[in-house]
Amino acid sequence: MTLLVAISGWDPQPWQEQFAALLPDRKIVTLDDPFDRREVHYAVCWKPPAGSLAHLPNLAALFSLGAGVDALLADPRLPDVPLVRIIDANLTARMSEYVVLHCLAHLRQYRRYLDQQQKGLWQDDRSQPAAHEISVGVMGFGVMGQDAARKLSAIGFPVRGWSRTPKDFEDYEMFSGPEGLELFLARTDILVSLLPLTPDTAGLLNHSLFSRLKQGGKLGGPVLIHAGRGGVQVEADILAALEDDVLKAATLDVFSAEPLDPDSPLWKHPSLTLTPHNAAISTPASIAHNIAAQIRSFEAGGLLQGLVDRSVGY
Ligand code: NDP
Ligand code: OXD
Repeated sequence: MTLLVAISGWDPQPWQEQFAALLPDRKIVTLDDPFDRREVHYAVCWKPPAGSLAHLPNLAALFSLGAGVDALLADPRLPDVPLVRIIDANLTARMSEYVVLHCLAHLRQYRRYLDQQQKGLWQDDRSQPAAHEISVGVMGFGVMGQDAARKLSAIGFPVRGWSRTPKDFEDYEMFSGPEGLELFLARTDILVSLLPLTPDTAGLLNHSLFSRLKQGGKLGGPVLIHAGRGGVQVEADILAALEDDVLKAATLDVFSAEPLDPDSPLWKHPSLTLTPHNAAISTPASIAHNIAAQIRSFEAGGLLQGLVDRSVGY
């Protein structure tokens, strides 16, 4: 029985080593190794080349090494077997660190004081609002959105959430679907997007949406923090919204084309903070462990956790 490590853009070797240690009774191969396609029962994937997973006649399940499966679902030759996305405590905790860090950086005007330090300027206009005065709206209230919400709430931010299907939480005001979007936006000072890229979310973070965010809040304008997927945002609209004061500032971890073009105007914009798609990184140690346990449980008749619903794209 073979497990295929089908990865591009990351080094497959640490993954191959981890799976070999955790599943010593299987053959673990990468796309570069010679292997018998009929022997492959499982594939673990991150952006595999299109078509590379076709013709695996005995494939039982596919595991994504990331939480987002948009790149996999874009392959028209993806085999029609159960597709499992990763749900991992470490990955989730790393995303919450990122969200909390950047909400606090905007709240406490981190870039302004860094700039003042570089200029040797001692200047304080007493304009620091407190967390309880700034409402954070989390778009995408799934595994990561809910964990980030808990941690933001603990700091004192009032948190609101927006999801596709209706949800009820005692601690957060919740909104769902297109019908819930207007009120959600109108009550949001800091918009955090942790949405997956699907046909419904592509291009959603655009100028029209930004213009419906709460105006006149204590940050001096709405702020965007986006760590979902680049295809959800319209980058020209982010720049335009910053230029005409529809947005005050933004933090972006994901981009429509990655790596970001060295000539992109996003790099040098003074109101933008950019990171290289590393808000939460999949590490072989914890994720391979998680997938190996799922394979063992599946083979013992258990249910797979984190099954993707292909009809909605996540
Ligand atoms: P989940 O599937 O647990 O959550 C997705 C959330 O988005 C759900 O609340 C879902 O609603 C909501 N959603 C989906 N479509 C819509 C829609 N059309 N309208 C409103 N809400 C919608 O995913 P995770 O929280 O685990 O991960 C979220 C995303 O984060 C991943 O898909 C990936 O793209 C990104 N990511 C980025 C990383 C990075 O380093 N930048 C690292 C890891 C993940 P509902 O609850 O109703 O289903
Ligand atoms: C993911 C990612 O989807 O790292 O897990 O972007």
